[in-house]
Amino acid sequence: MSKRKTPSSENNTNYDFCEFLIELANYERNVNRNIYKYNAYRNAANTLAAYPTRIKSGEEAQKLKGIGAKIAKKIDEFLQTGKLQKLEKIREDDDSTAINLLTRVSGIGPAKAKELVDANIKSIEDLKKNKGKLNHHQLIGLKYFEDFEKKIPREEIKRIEDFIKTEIDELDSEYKITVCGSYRRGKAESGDIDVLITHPSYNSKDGSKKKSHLLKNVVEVLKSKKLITETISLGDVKFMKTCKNHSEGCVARRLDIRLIPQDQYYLGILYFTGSDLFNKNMRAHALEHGFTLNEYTLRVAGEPVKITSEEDIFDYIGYPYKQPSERN
Ligand code: 8DG
Ligand code: CA
Ligand code: CA
Repeated sequence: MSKRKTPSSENNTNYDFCEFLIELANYERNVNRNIYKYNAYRNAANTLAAYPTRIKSGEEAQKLKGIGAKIAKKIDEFLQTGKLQKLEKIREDDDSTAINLLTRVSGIGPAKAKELVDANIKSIEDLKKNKGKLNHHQLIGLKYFEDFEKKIPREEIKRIEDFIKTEIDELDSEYKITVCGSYRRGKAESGDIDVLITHPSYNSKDGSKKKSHLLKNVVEVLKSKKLITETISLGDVKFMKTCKNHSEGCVARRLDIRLIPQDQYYLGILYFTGSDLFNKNMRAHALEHGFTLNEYTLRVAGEPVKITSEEDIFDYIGYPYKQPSERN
């Protein structure tokens, strides 16, 4: 999974508030491992990012959903002094800074980062001297640390999409392939490439044996064509590759390929298109109307509903259909 991201500065007049809220959110997740506070800060940031006018006081902000007295106070402090004491302290704390840095390595989560920092491993250089403490995924994350921090331009993803579709079609024209994530939402650049594939011979009721060969065959082809150069994990239908970026030479990119059973394909597409927050809101709406919605099923009264398109899902739960580009 890529690290959750900041609301962008495009059309956001409250961008500076969002920035400090996200920094606080990341601190809560990475250093304190407090997901509750992490979500609270993120929700506040998302609310402010969507708010059309510039916030002028904490009091004004507190009227909005997800912003309580504590965050309102921080907004006032920021408006008055241009900074936050709490953040200044966090930034001065070496261990917090180190934990935040290490969690930027793909495969290193907050708990692992803490463990490393406790062992006095606090920088990328330190990691390179302590490879024995890292697993396969983390080693790849370290090897490509700089590359993985670079965003992938839309045109590059488009080229990779065409390439993958052509190669897989040659392998077996019955595969269906959709590139989801921020790319499907129309973003100009993405953190990674999220590819969903399905095949008519694979249903959720089937065992996992069939699944593994359907995915393996795809990976083998993409490996032989040098698109995939390294694999993080195969068992977990999740791995990565590197590819050539023609303009900049060779940059490693993360590629998530997931094989989804045919009967769950549209639920998978909906989920992996996101955004994260859009999914959360849609799931909450589903729950309020007696449905359970996740990446695998839509159920009403415990019974799965048959889905044949993305629109079906919106229809069933009575949620207004949104184009992928409207799900940001
Ligand atoms: P990016 O890669 O450009 O940074 O953005 P993204 O494509 O939106 O994010 P992603 O991390 O690649 O995840 C793809 C989609 O998966 C995301 O848009 C929505 C869905 N998703 C959730 N929750 C989570 C989560 O906690 N982790 C991950 N990896 N994906 C999630 O709804
Ligand atoms: Ca993505
Ligand atoms: Ca991803």
